[in-house]
Amino acid sequence: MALLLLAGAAVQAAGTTASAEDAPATATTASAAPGADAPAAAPAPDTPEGLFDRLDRNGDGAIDAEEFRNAMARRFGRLDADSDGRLSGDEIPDNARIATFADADGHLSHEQFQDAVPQVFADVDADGNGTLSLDEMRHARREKQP
Ligand SMILES: [Ca+2]
Ligand SMILES: [Ca+2]
Repeated sequence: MALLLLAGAAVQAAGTTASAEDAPATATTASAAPGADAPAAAPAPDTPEGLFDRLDRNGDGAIDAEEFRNAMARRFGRLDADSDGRLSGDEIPDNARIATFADADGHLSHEQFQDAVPQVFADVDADGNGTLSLDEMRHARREKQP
């Protein structure tokens, strides 16, 4: 009986050891994560189709004003590399529609950005039906080509 208890204790000890070994393994997995946020490695294709899929959150085949606004808000956060609440010239992609809303210094404040979003939306919404279709996104992208 004493042997059985000892065996049980040994199993418990082994179990404890095993779970202690799990911790470093978890930490290793977590430490691998930073590599995933490398911008160059982002799989999202910079195409009208890829952009459309990302923006159409509810998958109804159209981008409504709210989906657009939310996407642009996320975009502002991504573009604002130094997080000073405004986009400087080198943070605004040359081909971005919002670039035309930057002030003379090439800066775009968060307020200017928010003001620009509905105008960009209306600009892309060629048929004025209040949502953006894939065709409208494609057309908007073509217009920006030199
Ligand atoms: Ca949608
Ligand atoms: Ca439309």
